[in-house]
Amino acid sequence: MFCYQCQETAGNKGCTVKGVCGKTADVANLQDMLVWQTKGLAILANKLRAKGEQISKQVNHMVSKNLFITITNANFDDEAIVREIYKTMDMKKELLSKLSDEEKQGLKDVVFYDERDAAKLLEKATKIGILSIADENIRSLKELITYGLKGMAAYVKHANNLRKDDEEVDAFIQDTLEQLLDENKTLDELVALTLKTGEFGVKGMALLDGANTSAYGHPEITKVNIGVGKNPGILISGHDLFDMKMLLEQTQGTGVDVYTHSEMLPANYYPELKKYPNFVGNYGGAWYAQKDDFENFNGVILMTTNCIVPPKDSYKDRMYTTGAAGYPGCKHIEGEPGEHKDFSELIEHAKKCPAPKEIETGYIVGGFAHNQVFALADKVVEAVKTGAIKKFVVMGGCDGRQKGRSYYTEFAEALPKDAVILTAGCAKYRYNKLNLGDIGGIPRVLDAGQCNDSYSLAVIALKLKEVFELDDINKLPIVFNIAWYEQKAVIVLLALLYLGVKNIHLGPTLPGFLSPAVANVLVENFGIAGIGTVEDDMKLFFE
Ligand code: FSO
Ligand code: SF4
Repeated sequence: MFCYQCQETAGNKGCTVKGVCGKTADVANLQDMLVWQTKGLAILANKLRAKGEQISKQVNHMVSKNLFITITNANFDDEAIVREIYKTMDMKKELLSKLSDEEKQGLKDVVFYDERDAAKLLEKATKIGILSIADENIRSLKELITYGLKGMAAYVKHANNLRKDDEEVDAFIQDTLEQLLDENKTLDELVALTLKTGEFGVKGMALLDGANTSAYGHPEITKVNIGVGKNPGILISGHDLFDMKMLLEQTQGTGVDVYTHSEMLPANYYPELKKYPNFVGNYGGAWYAQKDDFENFNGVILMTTNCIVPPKDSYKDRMYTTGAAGYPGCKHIEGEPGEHKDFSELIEHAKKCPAPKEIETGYIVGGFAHNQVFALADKVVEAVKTGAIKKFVVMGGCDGRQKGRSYYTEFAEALPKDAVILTAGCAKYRYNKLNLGDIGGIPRVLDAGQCNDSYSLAVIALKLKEVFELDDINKLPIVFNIAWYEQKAVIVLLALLYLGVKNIHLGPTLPGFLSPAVANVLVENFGIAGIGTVEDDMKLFFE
């Protein structure tokens, strides 16, 4: 195996024996195979599109789901991944049958590859992975684009679950997957494709924003309880609001409460979700804290997406997965995009569990997505004009296990009192319980929501640019100090680059998949930089 797609990759170079995330070599290789087969499917879909044929939603959804499955910490289940590979091979056959023999001429091997023997499949999987691209700079850019596509696909899939599709985005993903197989691509072409990926990242996030808000209303300022009730509960994690809604509906009147964990926290901000009386609040911290949080929770856990940490035996039998998520030995709740899912087994299971152990009390405040911030726009603009707010600091992105991430807590604490943090994603768990206060009623931590709600932060920045009549987003009093972990953060980064944001600081380490030359391109053209010490960075940003 070779995998360097996330921030915790071994030695910041690559996992080669087993993933730091817990992924086995077989799972890593099968994920490479799934991506490769998805490229084969994409080639066929592109060919049919070019002939003017409509590509079915089933194909588009399969491409997104396959990519999503390969995101860090989403799916550790080798058998489930093999099933998806076979489904993809079946789908390729179906599309191939629509082409004449002449049209099949010259198509790449990946289109025809079909192997149902598991051992042979695994053997082949070791040959088509990342290291099969010899040139380290080409490999670096192709992987940067691949990770952007994976992040985009995850967001698109959530939108698909809410019955929202954007054929243009699906076509882009599939066309780009095919381009990634092109051995003649130059570095310049790949840099251009990277920015194009960012452009479609914005579209993908906008699609999900529209899907979430049209289904559940606009996030609004909300005080989220972080204590516990007396009933047994289900703890739901991940990003899928459609799963959340179904779970809330099905738990009504059952005596089972619902709590969010990690990236599901922003579900508390949506009017159509927070209205349920048994939706108690949020339990625990960021994804990597799940070993303690899930044990303490006592009840049933539902993982709707990443980030899964290999579960302890003490709660493994209470952990369920659904959608793109999977873990061997954990029950998987089936359901195609937009389909009703039956959570009755979880509810019955939860009824037999003790209530959650109280690990903290109080509340956290969030719900500052674009609509809510626009409602406060006069106040915010006034605060900027009077100098009460001198700077916005975008500290969105991810949290993670690395010790060095304490930097973000210390950085938030050290910020001048006239600075406001804009955030989205699970990075906020490093400072969202610090009580950083407010500026004239505007909280100093404005949480827009999940990592995909970074879209909101971009919309807010563009609005401020308009209000202050600036010709360049970089003239705003905003600095970007972003933390990353997995591939959704990659598409957020590419989206910001596409929007013209310069001088983004990225930590706790720069991606291991950036070759020195590619890192240099990002430094020279976009001013991308790493992080320093809190003291040095305070001087850099505020003096
Ligand atoms: Fe991932 Fe980052 Fe959204 Fe977190 S991008 S790690 S769980 O912020 O959230 O999926
Ligand atoms: Fe390693 Fe990250 Fe890949 Fe897991 S996802 S194998 S930790 S690089």
